[in-house]
Amino acid sequence: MNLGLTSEQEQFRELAREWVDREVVPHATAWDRAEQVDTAIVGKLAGLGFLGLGIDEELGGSGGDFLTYCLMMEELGRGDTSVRGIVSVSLGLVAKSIQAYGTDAQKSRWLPALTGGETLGCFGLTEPGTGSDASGLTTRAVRDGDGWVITGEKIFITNGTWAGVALIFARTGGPGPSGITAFLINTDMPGFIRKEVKGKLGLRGQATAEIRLDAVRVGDEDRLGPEGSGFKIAMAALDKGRIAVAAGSVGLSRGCLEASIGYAKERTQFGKPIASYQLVQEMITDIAVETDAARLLVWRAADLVDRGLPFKTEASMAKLFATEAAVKAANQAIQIFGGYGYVDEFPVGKAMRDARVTTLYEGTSQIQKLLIGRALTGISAF
Ligand code: COS
Repeated sequence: MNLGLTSEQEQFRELAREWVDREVVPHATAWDRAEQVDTAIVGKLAGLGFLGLGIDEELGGSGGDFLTYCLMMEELGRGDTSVRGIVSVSLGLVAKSIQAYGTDAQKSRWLPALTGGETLGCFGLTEPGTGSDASGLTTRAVRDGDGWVITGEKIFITNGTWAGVALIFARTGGPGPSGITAFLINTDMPGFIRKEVKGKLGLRGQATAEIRLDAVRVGDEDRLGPEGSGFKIAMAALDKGRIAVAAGSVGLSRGCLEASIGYAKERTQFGKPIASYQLVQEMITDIAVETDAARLLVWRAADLVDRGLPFKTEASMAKLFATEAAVKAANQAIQIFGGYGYVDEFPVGKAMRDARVTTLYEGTSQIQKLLIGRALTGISAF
């Protein structure tokens, strides 16, 4: 594994860092309080090519390897987990699945709009009754003439109320993973009903929705991939998605580290900056070491992706470690900030609330442990 970045990757990282400092960081608290990021951010992200990273240029994308995508995720994650999530779902889970499995017609219908920021995508896997047990989903797609009629419910869907296209997983066959098929649904279709989930602990800037599909009619040309291949499409998207969540969590931890160092050097107690106390330095050091360790796990997984080698277990390791580290980092940052960490004038309280979801979505920490355990022992424990 080559630990160095190319000069293009360095330049990209610098560009992303400056942009996030200018366009995201100054607004993150206000967006959190308003429970909505300014939707103008979507056009700005597209203008920089951030919604097309990894998508072929002829389809409106900006190319680039997976490590570069992870650098973007880290920088966006440092700025605001809600903004990072908008990109990782629309681009990472939806646009990239269309690029990988779509017909030419599906690619030309959706990819330029997604990469150009004219619309967003959402990923409809989770249902009220099935989270970790994703292959038990009950949304049904029934053949009707030359198309399909889809009925069911989805929940906790990032971008759900903003998306123009929904990648929906529905049961077309018998029970279990082989009975699931993926569909690309225009969210303007009659029967596609969505409602924003309010009152979230964190991720407040992001539009998270519950979706009801009330006999939504789609054509067979809206099916993504062969019948029965939906579960594999979902899992393959999540394999890479988990690396992206890990990279975003590294950014969140780094934000906590930078804020903690700055605050500890300014804040005086007992006549000295609190940074001069050993117990405070210990907390700062713990955050720094875990942030760097998490980044190395992310880069290892990304490097495997870029070299076309198997990477699923390494993706789970990166996701498990980086997200748990982000929760710890935010918690320690609050400890360093003391009472000021508990109010939202300072960024670390929000970091704690935002970090908390990362060990839940795109596969809980427990699911990652079971996947790693299965890969190591050859025995499935779920
Ligand atoms: N890539 C491609 N195919 C995959 C795959 C992957 N990463 N993981 C599994 N598959 C395939 C398997 O090869 C198997 O196919 P065959 O029967 O042809 O061999 C099929 O899918 C079923 O696999 P498996 O037996 O592992 O499925 P399970 O139902 O046991 O589920 C877990 C596995 C629990 C790991 C899966 O449901 C999961 O990841 N759950 C978490 C869901 C999640 O992350 N939700 C978040 C949603 S987005 S916020």
